[in-house]
Amino acid sequence: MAVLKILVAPDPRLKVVAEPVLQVTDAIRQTLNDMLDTMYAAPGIGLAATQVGINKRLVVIDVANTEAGEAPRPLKFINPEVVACSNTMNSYPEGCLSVPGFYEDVERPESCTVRYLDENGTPQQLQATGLLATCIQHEIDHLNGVLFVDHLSRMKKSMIVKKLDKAKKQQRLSVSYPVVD
Ligand code: QAP
Ligand code: CO
Repeated sequence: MAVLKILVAPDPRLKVVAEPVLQVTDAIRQTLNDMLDTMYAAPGIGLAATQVGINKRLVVIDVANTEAGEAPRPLKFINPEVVACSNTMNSYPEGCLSVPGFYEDVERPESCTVRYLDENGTPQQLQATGLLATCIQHEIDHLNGVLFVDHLSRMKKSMIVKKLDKAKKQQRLSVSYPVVD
């Protein structure tokens, strides 16, 4: 069990294209479990290795609505790839653990087919639709150094990134001067 530190935009490490996993080892399985711990602790519904500063093509997702009594459904993806998608598009208000506090509509294919390796290194294929399809496309974007704000207008994107940058700088100032009274 390990909760990792999540990178917040703007951060150059969020723009790096992640490397494919060549061999599914115990270390990879451990990283996937740590990513799930990190995602559940946040809490979030999806997390890519890029967001925790790991330059590998790994994604975890759980879109189960546990507040509505659904059992958790953790999904682990190694080297995920969209191999087909619908022409029909869907708009969903996306958020991101690396863009905390901001939600904006993003349009993406409503359904997609994803090929990936499971944690045993076995090739798998998944047909996803609705929130799961949106989430997996969002997470694969991270592995390619793309954030949901990159899908917005330049004005909306720059406003969000500037606010996050300002908040980071203010946070750095406040940690240098702890309040003692
Ligand atoms: C990606 O995002 C996603 O701003 C996963 O303050 C989101 O888990 C795909 C979160 C929506 C499809 C639809 C965001 C938590 C979590 C925040 C997340 C925040 C706290 C985001
Ligand atoms: Co994200």
